Amino acid sequence: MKTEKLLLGAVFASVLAVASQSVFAHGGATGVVKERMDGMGVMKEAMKVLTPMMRGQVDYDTAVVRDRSEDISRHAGEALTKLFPKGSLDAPSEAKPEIWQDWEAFSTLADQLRVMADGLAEASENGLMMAGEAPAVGDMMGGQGGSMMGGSTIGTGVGANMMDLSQMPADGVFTMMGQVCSACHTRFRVEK
Ligand code: HEC
Ligand SMILES: [Cu+2]
Repeated sequence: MKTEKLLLGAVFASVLAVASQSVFAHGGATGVVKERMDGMGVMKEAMKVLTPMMRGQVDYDTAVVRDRSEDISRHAGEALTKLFPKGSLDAPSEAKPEIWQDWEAFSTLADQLRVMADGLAEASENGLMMAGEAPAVGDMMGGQGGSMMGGSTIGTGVGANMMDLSQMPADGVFTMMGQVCSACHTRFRVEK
């Protein structure tokens, strides 16, 4: 049928359009620059899914929160820093040379992001702090109710006042995680 052919053509054209769009979005990045842009893109996608959930604009889903946090974790820490070999600033990279002048700070932020993402995966079952009702019954596996804030242990732990992220409301951990993204971009990415 003629209409089917037309339809197929339209689908094919839009597939091409999407493909060329994403090439264009990276301005022809190649190699390690493209690799890290892709990794950042995965994290951006995760944030796009998580943000409305953390604001209570869409239904909270523990499994989605856990999966997307794991996506971020997989692209953080050493997985992130290894995609920034010294001096890799080929166009159209927006990375700043300061990365290698202050590698310590850069890699600390990358590690912090991983800690936050892992923490969010663990905190996914806690739901939102401001939720009008408790997390869905199915999310409270084994009926482990009780306080979300882990009592008075915050800030009193041995060592460097480590917060127990797994005991915090998910949106609290999410906010802190987002701050790590911003902190690193402010310092180490060229502003457009
Ligand atoms: C340790 C530092 C660091 C952290 C943490 C970090 N980023 Fe980035 N990000 C960068 C740098 C540097 C660039 C620029 C890379 C380039 O253009 O070569 C970048 C670029 C990006 C881009 C643009 C990618 C493109 O296609 O040009 C997005 C989107 C992004 N980051 C999202 C995120 C999100 C979301 C998070 C947190 C979940 C995050 N980033 C955490 C350093 C970081
Ligand atoms: Cu890009």
